[in-house]
Amino acid sequence: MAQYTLPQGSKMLAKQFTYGVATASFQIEGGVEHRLPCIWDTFCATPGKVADGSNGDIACDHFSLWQQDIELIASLGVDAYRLSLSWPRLITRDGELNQAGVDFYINILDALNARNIKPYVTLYHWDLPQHHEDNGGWLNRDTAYAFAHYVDLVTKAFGDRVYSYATLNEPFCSSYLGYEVGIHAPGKVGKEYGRKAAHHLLLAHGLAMQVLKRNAPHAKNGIVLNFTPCYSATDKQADIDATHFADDYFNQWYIKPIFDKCYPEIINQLPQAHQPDIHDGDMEIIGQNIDFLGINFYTRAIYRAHNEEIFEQLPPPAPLTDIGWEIYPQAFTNLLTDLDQRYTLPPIFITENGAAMADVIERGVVNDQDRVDYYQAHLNAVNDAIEQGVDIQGYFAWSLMDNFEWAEGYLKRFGIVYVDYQSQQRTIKQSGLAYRDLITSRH
Ligand code: IFM
Repeated sequence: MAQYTLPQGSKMLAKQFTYGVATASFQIEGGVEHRLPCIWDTFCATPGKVADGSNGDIACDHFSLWQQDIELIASLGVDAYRLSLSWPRLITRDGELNQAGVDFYINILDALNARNIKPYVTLYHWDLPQHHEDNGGWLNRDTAYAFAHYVDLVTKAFGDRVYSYATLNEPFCSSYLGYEVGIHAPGKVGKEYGRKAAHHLLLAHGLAMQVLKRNAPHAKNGIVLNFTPCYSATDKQADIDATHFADDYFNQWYIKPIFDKCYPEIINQLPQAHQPDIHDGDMEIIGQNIDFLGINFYTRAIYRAHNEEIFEQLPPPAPLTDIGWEIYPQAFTNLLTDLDQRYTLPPIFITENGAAMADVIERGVVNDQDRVDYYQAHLNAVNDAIEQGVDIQGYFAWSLMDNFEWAEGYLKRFGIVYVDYQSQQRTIKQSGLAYRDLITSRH
């Protein structure tokens, strides 16, 4: 029987440490006919964009099965459930509330609260309503204001049901993957787009924080950022410099505006046409106080200098997960201590961590020892950071269950619960049982 161990006396073994599981609307809900189209519907419908040609029309059919899914979550003994709201389910084409969508989430929030499971709600996890994309999406400053309007309506409708709001999940992915390299929706490609989209996303975060402070002053409000720490391939100065540039471009770009109210210095090295349109007052809006910082970590990346492109990422060395990401837990500890030194941070929550593995289900059992090992190593890495003084108050496994893994479709499984997409049957994997045992063993 797999189990996770942490050193005796670890803060992660205390009841005050929050454990949860995480999902996102487009990845699990389905129920496509009950909402507006979003950019991921369009992207999925474009041949060649998603590895298995699939889409989010049904996904895990959480839209129909949410009650049993909440029982499943409760059975894991978690303190918290991190879900995201589907903007296109909550808002009509005219920018008004869609009451059916509101009711869907209110039922979920009430069911969670009734079971003492704290709802950690992400307001935007990539499913931008298509009509906003038709007006330029995150390249259009107006989208930031449309987001704040949506946040205003839903937070008023939800009252005090939500324990914590995160404005955005991983603006790096929305901007860089979606608008610079085009491997995520809406699939735009161009170096002139990524930084502009990022700025409007960060502005949306800041505007939404103003709304949250007004409408949900008792909730813990913040943002979720992902980090892929950058390591130099050699100790040659050119490689080290290139790696710093990559780190500023991929990681610090999204956190520095929030805590230092400015972009990294490399902004001055970018051609004018690649720079964001920053209006007076934007950085003040972006850099408001937040109650918590959500950090998502999966892997690291290795770089060396490149003549034309400044930096070049090298193929990751083994061991790899099923999605091809290196397993390197030391980078997790280093990331957390490094961010803690660089910035004056509020409490940190690890809002995502986990692994895609090539699971097999045999006689109703998924013996995912590889994922158990990944979690064990990464829980230790978080514990090491805590021991070094970093204020980390919670940890969410990504993901509650296997789901639609974006450009990989249903081919990559991140769940601690296995989903049979034909029957929609859920089976807790060994990694999930071990997680439950860790959580319920606390005192
Ligand atoms: O599935 C995603 C999630 O939506 C955002 N963070 C990374 C996960 C794994 O790729």
